[in-house]
Amino acid sequence: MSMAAPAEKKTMTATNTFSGYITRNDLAGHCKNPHALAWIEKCIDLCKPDKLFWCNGSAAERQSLFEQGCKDGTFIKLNQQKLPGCYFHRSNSNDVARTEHLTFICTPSDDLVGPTNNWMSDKEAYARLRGLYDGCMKGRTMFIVPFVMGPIGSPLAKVGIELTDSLYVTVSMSIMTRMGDVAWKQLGDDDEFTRCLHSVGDVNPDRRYICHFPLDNTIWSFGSGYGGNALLGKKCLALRIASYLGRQQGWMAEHMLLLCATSPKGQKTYVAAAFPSACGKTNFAMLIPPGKYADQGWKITTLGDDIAWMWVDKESGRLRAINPEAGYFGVVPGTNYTSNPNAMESMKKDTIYTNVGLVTLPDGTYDVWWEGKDGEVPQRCTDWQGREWTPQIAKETGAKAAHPNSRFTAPMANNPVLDESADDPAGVPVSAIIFGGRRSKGVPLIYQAFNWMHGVYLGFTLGSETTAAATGAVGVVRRDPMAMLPFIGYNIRDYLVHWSRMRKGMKDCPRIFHVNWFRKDENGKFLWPGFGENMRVLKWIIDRCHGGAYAVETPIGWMPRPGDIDLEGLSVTREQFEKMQAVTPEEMKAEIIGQEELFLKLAGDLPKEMIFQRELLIARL
Ligand code: SAT
Ligand code: MN
Repeated sequence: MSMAAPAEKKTMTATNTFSGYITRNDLAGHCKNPHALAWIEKCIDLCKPDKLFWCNGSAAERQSLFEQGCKDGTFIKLNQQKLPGCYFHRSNSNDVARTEHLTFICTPSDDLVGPTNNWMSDKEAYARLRGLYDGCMKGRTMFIVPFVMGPIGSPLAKVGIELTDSLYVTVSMSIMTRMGDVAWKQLGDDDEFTRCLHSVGDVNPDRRYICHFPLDNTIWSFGSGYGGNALLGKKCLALRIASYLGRQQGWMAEHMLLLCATSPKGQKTYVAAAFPSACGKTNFAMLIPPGKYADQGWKITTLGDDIAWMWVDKESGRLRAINPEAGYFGVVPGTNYTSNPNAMESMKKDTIYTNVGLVTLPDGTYDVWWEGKDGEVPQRCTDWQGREWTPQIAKETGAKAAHPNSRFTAPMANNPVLDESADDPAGVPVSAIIFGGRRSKGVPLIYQAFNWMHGVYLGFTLGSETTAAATGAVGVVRRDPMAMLPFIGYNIRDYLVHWSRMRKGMKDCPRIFHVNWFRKDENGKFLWPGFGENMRVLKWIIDRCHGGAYAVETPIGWMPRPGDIDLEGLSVTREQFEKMQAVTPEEMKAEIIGQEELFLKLAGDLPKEMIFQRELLIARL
């Protein structure tokens, strides 16, 4: 795929500026793309909505939808002096997170989806869901939501159309994607768009299905209104469907943040990083360089906090990336002016708060609160389930005001450190890829892979300890290849081969690193201060990319010596740093044995490169 030139092959269809309710008879007048029109008609016949709402993506439309949502109970308006343009939403209490066990890849044969996905035959899935969709929008409105993933005009940008009966989903899509008329322009007369059909149904977990049909570029989601299950542009399209398309078309869709580090001399280095959930991806994407670095003139700017689409630029032979999203869907609890000031700034206006605590102010208007917010703990509030919450109740019952997975939905334009290239169709050149997990023992703070293939192995064997945020045992290492385990939309074998093959087109490939901010000492205390201080590690990574930092060869990869990472101004001694970096033969052995389960799970679906890398590692030890 060649770069820069925006796709000019498309025929422009008429610009649509209409927003609002339309009749079935009006539909053809609005929808000029014959493929989209035919598909929308079919979905209307199936779902039988009472009304149709045509979205154009304007600010006025979003405002009118918020107002409508305040009337029908979808939203509660927050105090507009404190939080202009901000609204509160409470989901059904059975519908607060992605449901991986109800998420399916639907194809004719299960070999296409491999051992890491739930498979359903496409025929069966269509039949089962058709039964659920039949008449599901009677008495409801079907919102017609066209959207683009990626900067408009980018060769990688993809169009989707979501038909949904959820006003919350419609407004959220207008924040998270480039939604509205722009999508029709990007699509032209093409048939190439993702067909996204969504209904909240009766929000019954027994009738909840998140089905992907990669061969048909189609997503059918039923029974959930939650983010990753219902905002179909995000995990469903931009990761599962896109990873499949990327393999066909020679590019990659990855669960990665994207940031730019600008040196005091103005040199820009773009970094992509994959961390499993609860490892601080959003915090790292919005990192604030600590005192000394800020004084010297270092700047970190954000391109994305969750997803990166990457391709090899033919001319330069370099890997380039865009963030397909236009907003942040971030975890709220624990976010404050210490942990992530830029996220706090991002959610000050035009933001939806979902499932946080709701505080009634003396004048009768509302504010939001969550565990870990700056300032005073309120005397009382309404919790995410609408029940009374007080510090006393919390003490007695452990009840949380905000659900641990409560979220803010904010436009990326709100981010004070949004990178100037965030909207650039040409994307940015990636110099470093970082993999990282939460590991209390045995994994160093930082090391560099010997080469691309070794880096693929580090990504493949990525592991992270479970936290209280997820169900199940805490502190168990869960393997999460490339942090993509729930998001690879096809056979992981082919996914790993695709990673290897991507190297071929590159003249100069990104350096690959592994980080662990979470190593602990024998008393259970974190060894590394983390947050902004991660800048010191990032600086070494950047210097390595530009040939400017020293490293020693060790059995597991290239490592900085204590003097190679700037520790000045930290309470970390050189001796402690050495401890953070050291891996004993016993620890290495435990790690290799710990990877065994992954290898066994994928036995028969493993590319030989991964087996060789493992053998080489053992040989080096
Ligand atoms: O709901 S999302 O998938 O968008 C967020 C998450 O669970 O990681
Ligand atoms: Mn994510």
